[in-house]
Amino acid sequence: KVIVIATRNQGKAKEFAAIFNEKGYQVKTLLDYPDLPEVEETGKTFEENARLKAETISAILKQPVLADDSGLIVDALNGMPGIYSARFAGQPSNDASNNAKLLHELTGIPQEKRTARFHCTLAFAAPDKDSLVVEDEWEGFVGTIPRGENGFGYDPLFIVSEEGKTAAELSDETKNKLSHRGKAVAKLKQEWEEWLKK
Ligand code: ITT
Repeated sequence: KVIVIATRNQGKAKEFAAIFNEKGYQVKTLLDYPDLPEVEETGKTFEENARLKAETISAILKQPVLADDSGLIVDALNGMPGIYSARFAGQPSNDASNNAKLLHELTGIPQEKRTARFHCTLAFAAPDKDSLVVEDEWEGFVGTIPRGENGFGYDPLFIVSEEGKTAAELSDETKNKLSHRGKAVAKLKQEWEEWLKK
């Protein structure tokens, strides 16, 4: 059993693989289909972008495709970087430049005002079906020094209140249990087999 995920982000891909392998699925990503076009994220919401990625690739491959649109919502920055999380530091940007920009934007802001949440919207698209869409969030706050080597993206700066650690200091297993993505996938699992049969 194979599940195609419309992502080129290896951090996401690794998390999806851990979650789905356990259920007996093999994960393929866009890195396994080098000839597919880049899908431009022109949507104004996580849902629009998740649908764009899943529905475009599903229509081309003529098979079910899952996509993830996610990001970090920071209260003190009026919700930024949000849907722009992957390109916060401009284009091109990478995890290091995005994290540096986030720290810079929050200079002088005290800890109690650094509240933030990761958001994840998953869209599952299949030929001739309305997409299945689920979402979830993960509350925390933005630290002042990057800590930890695991995960990807903003994980070294995202402090998980209940653990007193950054997301990059959690084991993969713990992160997948608590995270926006892990919880969204748990919701998806309750619904997708039924939905695929319809
Ligand atoms: P694809 O569109 O190819 O899937 P992307 O990285 O462009 O890859 P998004 O547009 O959804 O994906 O951007 C999500 C960004 O939000 C990602 O690049 C990270 O910077 C951040 N992000 C999302 N989930 C995260 C997580 O679990 N830990 C840390 N950062 C995360």
